[in-house]
Amino acid sequence: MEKTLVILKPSCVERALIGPVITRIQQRGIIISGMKMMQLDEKILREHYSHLVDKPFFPSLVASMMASPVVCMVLSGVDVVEVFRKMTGVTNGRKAEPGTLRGDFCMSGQANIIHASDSPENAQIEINRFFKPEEVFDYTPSNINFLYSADEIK
Ligand code: IDP
Ligand code: MG
Repeated sequence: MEKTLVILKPSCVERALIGPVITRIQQRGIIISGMKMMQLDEKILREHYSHLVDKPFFPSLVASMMASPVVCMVLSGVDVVEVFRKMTGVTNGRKAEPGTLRGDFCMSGQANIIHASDSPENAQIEINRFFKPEEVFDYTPSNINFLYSADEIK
């Protein structure tokens, strides 16, 4: 089953929004396959945000991502990368649609509570960056036949 890498950022952790975000993930029927708290450092953030290192806001982005521990998650589901990016909403929380996580829970373009992988290829790279293989659990939840029809997961 497809997997995506999600980070609940310091703006989520410090605002006590871990619970509400996880509730929305579970309400949607997305499977949590890995979850842990981490203190990120500059090295991993330079890799993770390598597409942004030349931006003027990069130092402030790195500082914001190190401001507290984060919660890293591996989520599983059919087409979960696309589904979860839609649930996340656009980058700037002020422009994110109501009903999305950013659109419901934040007002910032930087402190936007959540990271979500943007393609299946990047998801695999990002999962390997933040998780050891033994920290990702490929179990089948007992309610799987109520989450999907058989032909969707064959
Ligand atoms: P994404 O998180 O929606 O995929 P990216 O463009 O990959 O957006 O940017 C990564 C993160 O960098 C954003 O989530 C946000 O925290 C921060 N960021 C992006 N653009 C800006 C900006 O213009 N100002 C400040 N921070 C930004
Ligand atoms: Mg991105």
